[in-house]
Parts: sequence; C-alpha cells; structure tokens
Amino acid sequence: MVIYSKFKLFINILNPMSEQNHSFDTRSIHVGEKPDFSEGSKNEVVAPIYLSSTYARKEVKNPGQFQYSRSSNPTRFALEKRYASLEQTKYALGYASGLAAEAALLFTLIKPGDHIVGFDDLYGGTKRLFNIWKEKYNITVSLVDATRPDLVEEAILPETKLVWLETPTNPLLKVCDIAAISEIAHRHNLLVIVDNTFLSPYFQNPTVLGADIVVHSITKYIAGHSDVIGGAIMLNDKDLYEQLKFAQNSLGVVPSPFDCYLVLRGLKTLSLRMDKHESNAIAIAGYLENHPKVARVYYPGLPSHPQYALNLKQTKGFGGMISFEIKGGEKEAVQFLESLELFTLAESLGGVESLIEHPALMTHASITKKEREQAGIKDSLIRVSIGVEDKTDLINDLKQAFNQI
Ligand code: P1T
Repeated sequence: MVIYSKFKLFINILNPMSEQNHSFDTRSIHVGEKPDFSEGSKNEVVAPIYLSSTYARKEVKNPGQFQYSRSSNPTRFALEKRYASLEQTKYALGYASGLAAEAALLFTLIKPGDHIVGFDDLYGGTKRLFNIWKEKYNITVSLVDATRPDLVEEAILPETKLVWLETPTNPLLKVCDIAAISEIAHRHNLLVIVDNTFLSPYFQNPTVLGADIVVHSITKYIAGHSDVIGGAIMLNDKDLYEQLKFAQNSLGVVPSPFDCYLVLRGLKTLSLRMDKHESNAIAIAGYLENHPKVARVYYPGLPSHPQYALNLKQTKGFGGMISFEIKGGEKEAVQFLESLELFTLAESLGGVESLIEHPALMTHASITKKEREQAGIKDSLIRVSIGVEDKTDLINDLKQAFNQI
C-alpha cells in the first residue's frame, strides 16, 4: 500500500496533468470537485451537499469511508482536500469558525505550565482565547513585537511550546519574517503557527516559508461573501494531523455541510477577488496617505510601510486590509464612521462588500485597554476591509465622510 502510494506520488510529479501541478486558479476551482465516472452517480460537476448525519454499513466490522458526519463528511472531505491543495500542505481540517480551529490547536498542543510566544498585535479574539487558557490551565504567554525576530528569540523559555504569528496582523498590518522566525523556533524545537487570514493562500503560503501549521478564519477572504463562519488548519506533519483530527471529532467543532458547500463555491473566485481587493486597496491607501485629515496609514503595499520590502519578498501581494489613524480621537473617528454611506460599519473582513470598523470599540474590545495601548491600538484607529466595488465610488464615499468632520 505504502509502496503503491509512493509510486502514485512519483507518477503525479511526472504527470503535468496531476492536480498539484496546476496553477492556483485552476486548483481553486477543481480540487475536491472532480467528476468521477468510475462510480456512476458521482459524476456531478459541483460537489453535492451531503446532509446525512450518519452512514449505513453493510457489515458490522466494515465501517467504510464515512460513518458519522462529525468525524467525516463527503462535502467537508472535498473542501479539506482543496484547502490542503491551496495552502500547498499535505493535510487540512475544516472547523466551525476560526476561533474553533484556534481552540482545537490549544487543546491539542498545550498543557498546563506551557509557554507561548505570540505577536503583540494578534486578533483580539485570539488574545482572549490565550487569556482563558492562562486563567484555566496555568499557561503563560509572552506577546512581543515579532517584526524583530531577535525579540522572539529573547522571549523563548525552557517551557515554551510554540510561536504564534499573524502576518499581516489585525489590525495594525505589521509584517513579520516567517522564514527567519521559523528558523529560530526550530532551533529551539518549537512549532510555528501562522494565522494567514489577512492574505489568504493566494498571496501567502506560510508552510512553504518554513512554518509548521497554518490557521485561517475561513469567514473572511476564503469564503468571501460574508455569509459563512468557518475555520481551517493546514499542515504537513502526519502525526500532528492525526492528533488534530482526533480533537476535531472529540470536540465536535466541525463546519456544516452547507457551509462547506458555500466555501467550495466561494473559493472558485478567490484569485479574482483578491486581485480586485488589492488593486482597490492600493488606490485607497494612496488616497488616504495624502489626505490632510489622516495622521497615519497602515498598509503593507505602501512604500512607507516599515516592512514593505519584507512583504515584497515573502508574499505574492499586499491584500485588501488598510488601517488608518484619523486626526483627533474617538469623537472624530465615530463621526467619520457614522457618515459613510457605501462602506458598511461592521466587524469582519474579506467579503466582496467594503466593511469599516473601530477596533478599540469593536473587534478588539474583548481585550483590556492596557493590552490595546501596549499593542498601539489608538482610539483614533479605523480599520477598513476594501471590497471589490468600483474604487472611485469608494473614494467618493470616503471624501464625503471626511467633509463631515
Ligand atoms: O470569526 P472567526 O471565524 O472565529 O475567526 C477568528 C479570527 C481569527 N484570526 C483572525 C486574523 C481574525 O481576523 C479573526 C476574526 N476577525 C474578525 C471577526 C475581525 O473583524 O477582525
């Protein structure tokens, strides 16, 4: 069996028509949804939504591939195959939300007394999860400015288990060097987890750069239409995959078959959407940078961004997320946000429609003011998820809202 699969892999490498030899755009449409003529009824072009919660077996001792939908489901199976293909990993698992994936990682990898080194500008919900684990399971966490790999190394303790990164970060769009930090972490026998939500696998593949595990909030660019809550983990290590698969089933943190279908559908346009998100964001970041009522713009695609060169080196793009500080404080920020007509004032990001929010009062309200101040999240900070609408319409909306403050 092993010999056969190795042989098959070898044939795949030689075969230019093998799935993994296709480009990203092709894989995002076809992997997991290939019509199968050998099995008669499985020649659908679109993967069906398998709603059955359980699967019959002919013989008591022969369970077959699918038994119970919490442990495995054909629609989820198709999606997990595509996730792995797009992140260029061997394995992938789907979850009910990004935070469900993160909780499953902590559940699997962390035991009482362990220590985590994390980026100081992680998503607020990730920090809240760390705070829960700190209180309940007596772990410790050091959040450091990972734009400096030396600070990551300095924070490593004998009880450190893993390094948790996000790049670019939410909400300050800080970029860290995945390859350099992975090299440091591996020297200390630590795992590196990268939250790749902001760039999606279209622009960045952390395991190719040296990270061990990728985590995603699928809710964002991957699903892409603000109608799904989902999460994913992608990795290459078989043993870790088995442990995570065990936890996925034991905790029951799985996505519904309907959500899996929506994500399979959304993924087919990921590359088209990401290119448009990015070209709109480049235009809008430039507009904001020259606006007299804006104090500072955070966007990795601006040459003024402190890690612009690093981002160019390790990614294929800059993405569609921008943060900026408005001149004044909370009052001006709130007035501006409430004056917009086309941008929707809402948490979340990565959908086709442009969303805008106030991190201190919204997405990052779940962490303390002290933690926010330490991370540099000011009351004048506004975060924008640039959609795929017409960029002139978007800029005109920003213009009229600036005129009202
Ligand atoms: O919302 P959920 O699917 O559980 O994903 C959590 C999560 C994880 N990682 C990053 C980088 C995220 O941005 C998020 C969710 N973020 C928001 C809801 C937000 O508006 O920032």
